[in-house]
Amino acid sequence: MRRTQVAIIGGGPAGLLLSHLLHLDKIDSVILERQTKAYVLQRIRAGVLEPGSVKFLRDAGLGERMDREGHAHDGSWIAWQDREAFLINTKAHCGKPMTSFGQTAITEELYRVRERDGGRIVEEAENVRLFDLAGSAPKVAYEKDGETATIECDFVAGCDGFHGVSRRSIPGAAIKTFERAYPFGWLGIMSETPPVGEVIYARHERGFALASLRGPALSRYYIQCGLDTDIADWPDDRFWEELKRRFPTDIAQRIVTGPSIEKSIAPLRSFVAEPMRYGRLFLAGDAAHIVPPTGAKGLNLAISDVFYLERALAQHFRERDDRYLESYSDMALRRVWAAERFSWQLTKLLHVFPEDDDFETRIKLSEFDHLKASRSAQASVAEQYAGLPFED
Ligand code: RFL
Ligand code: PHB
Repeated sequence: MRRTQVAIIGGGPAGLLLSHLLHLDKIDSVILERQTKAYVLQRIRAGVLEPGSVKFLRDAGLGERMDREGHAHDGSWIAWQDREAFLINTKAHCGKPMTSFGQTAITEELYRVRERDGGRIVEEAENVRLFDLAGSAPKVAYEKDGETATIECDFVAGCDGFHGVSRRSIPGAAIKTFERAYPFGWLGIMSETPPVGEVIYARHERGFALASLRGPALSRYYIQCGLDTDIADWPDDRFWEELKRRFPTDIAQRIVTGPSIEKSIAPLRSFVAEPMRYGRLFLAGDAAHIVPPTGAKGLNLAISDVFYLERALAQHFRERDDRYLESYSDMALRRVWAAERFSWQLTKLLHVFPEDDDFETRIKLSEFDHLKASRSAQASVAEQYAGLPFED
């Protein structure tokens, strides 16, 4: 049987970042990841980082590529059918820009530094099971190449995303979940074409659309779609045509089309599990909470969870003090709920719901007009978009 201080389930951004930070604090960890590294790196997900996430990643020695390839921008635009778009200027209201930098690049960087520093990552770890979480010596078992292995540890970090095993290992009576499923998803494409250059959220009677980017020659676009959408029904030409219809003409004219290099559908969901701890198991990132991608909070929350959790584990091992471990769930959840509320509000405003009647549509238009005209309303959205500071 092997031993480590922290067994980390899941090698996505949360698990990899936690392992890297623990290493900087001389704390040993092992990551168990169900997929291969190649699989993890081909998933295309988040694209926008809050200023606090950027600073934290920089402080953790992960800033070089981000500062070279990331695209700082003043905020995001809100566009509306037959109206002129406006900018939610995070830089003006909060003093700091937002940064476009893909989750894929962050994950590549995390793999690079973990491999450079001799980090232990078990790929294709199957059938991970967690034992004795309520006691002082938890264990983690898994299968690899047909053999069963067990790891003894001091703590388990559940960083295995929404569908992972960690949250499901908590007895039902010890956890409460909150959930909202939305009656639509996002159909997204990546294309090697010059982007419009800004992040633009658009509402149209045909549905929501989003223009984003990963680099000067790499564009990312999304459109709201039904949950029964079949990708096979969406060849590139149809996607581009639908996308352009949903943006005001001046923006649509700036969209450069080309072949897609990736196309996928993600359903939208809000979900929170409380508390984010059971005995010696601590949940972080999507394992504990999901936000709809409107507002770009998911990865940023995974990063702030890891900040709180790593600080707590370091305090435990270095100072034999568990105060941060005791307050981890409450602290993390304050940020989580703020992001849940923001993402839910923005999702409601910008998407077309099947139940939206004329009254609801007018109310949404009025909200857009108010947001566009009111400096204080914009300041409030900017503050939430930029994200709460990490708590001391
Ligand atoms: P991940 O990335 O899901 O990683 C979890 C890892 O755990 C592994 N795993 C297991 N390993 C071992 N045993 C098991 N039983 C396991 N079960 C699962 C998985 O293979 C995986 O490698 O969770 P993590 O690390 O918490 O990271 C969270 C982020 O990935 C997520 O919040 C964001 O991608 C959300 N998100 C966005 N967030 C932002 O902050 N800004 C954005 O602009 C943004 N855009 C998005 C998004 C998510 C999207 N999708 C597809 C859901 C756009 C989209 C379309
Ligand atoms: C992205 O670039 O993938 C992206 C940007 C903003 C969002 C969600 C996703 O709200």
